Amino acid sequence: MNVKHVIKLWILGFCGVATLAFTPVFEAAPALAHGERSQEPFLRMRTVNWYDTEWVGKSTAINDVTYLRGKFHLSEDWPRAVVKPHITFINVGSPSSVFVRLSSKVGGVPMFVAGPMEIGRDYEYEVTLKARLPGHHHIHPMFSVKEAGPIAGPGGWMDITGKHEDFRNPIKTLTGETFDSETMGGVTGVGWHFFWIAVGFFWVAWFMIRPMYLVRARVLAAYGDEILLDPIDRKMGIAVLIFTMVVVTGGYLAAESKHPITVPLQAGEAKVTPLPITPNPLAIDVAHAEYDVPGRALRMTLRVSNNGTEPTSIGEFTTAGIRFTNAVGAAKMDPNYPAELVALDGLTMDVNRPIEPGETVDIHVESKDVLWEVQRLVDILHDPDQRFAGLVLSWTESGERLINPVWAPVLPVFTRLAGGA
Ligand SMILES: [Cu+2]
Repeated sequence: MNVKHVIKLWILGFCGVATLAFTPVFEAAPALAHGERSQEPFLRMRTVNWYDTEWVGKSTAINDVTYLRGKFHLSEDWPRAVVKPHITFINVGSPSSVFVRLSSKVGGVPMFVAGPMEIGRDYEYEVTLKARLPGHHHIHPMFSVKEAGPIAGPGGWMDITGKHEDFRNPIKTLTGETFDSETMGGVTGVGWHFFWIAVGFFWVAWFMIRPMYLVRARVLAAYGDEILLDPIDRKMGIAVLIFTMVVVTGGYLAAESKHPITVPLQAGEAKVTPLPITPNPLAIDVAHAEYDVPGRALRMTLRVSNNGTEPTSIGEFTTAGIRFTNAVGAAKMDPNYPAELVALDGLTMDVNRPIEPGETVDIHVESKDVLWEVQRLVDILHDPDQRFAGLVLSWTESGERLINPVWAPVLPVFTRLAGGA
């Protein structure tokens, strides 16, 4: 008896320690980056081609509302290895919940549920954010695809000033009540967790000591399970079953009487419309593409036909949120775009004049910068599917922007070719 008593005390102590061990540990250190560069380059280059990303409000006070908005093109070169965007969602990649996402809209449609998007089309999104945790935060638009996971877009810094203690998120329900979503139901939620953890520990502990695992295993192996169950165990099992059902039913009825009017969680499908297809008089085909490993440059031979009426100049090549520009593109660059994602003068061409109407010309375009290495995009060369995709941006003489998606296999080159730029 005495030994059994000691074992019981030991078990109780063990349960106590285990409870402490499972207590959530709150991490207070701010995260500086969150591994966006480790996402495979084929995912970043060949799924979502982001453009016009805007981190509105570089600095926002606690409780104030700001926006993350932009556009994206779903690449025609969507990798075979990635699930097609049949169920998608626009989210925000941030170091913990520094903002509260009040809404995500794609083409003006609220995305409170996910929905399909079409490969080859462009979409416009806007995420409304309410500042919650002060600090200097790296914020990314994020495209989530069911069964493929989240695909991070370019990251920009957004500051939040003030004190977290001042944060309030009042919500008015359809029945006219107002509550703060920061604190609403918090005690009830945590309370239920601890209640069921305690019941679980009791259940495990009960069978742990009647008898202990090792003894039990040997008895089970030698004589089967019937001998291990004494009538008290059966009674305890029935008692716990009844107790659980009473608690669940009571909890449900209590919640139902407190909040009689509820709306079920929405589980339909958002129907979003892509941006209209605008006629693009410029046709661009990639005739050849290679990546110069020592030179850190992607070289493309583009066959460009201008079927329009205005001379048109290529100004930018963008992929994975990284932008390579020449003088034409640099002049159109949004000054708020994160400088660490821009290779100004990173785009060079052997034809540096506008392409005239009716003209078809082969242009050797080189996008060269250490960003290929820094952003780990060069890793495409280690893929069994060595391909790239991105957008070529050009401007007509009257200032209209034309966007051409491009994609092609990439040949790695380890030596500089004679005459290469
Ligand atoms: Cu980041």
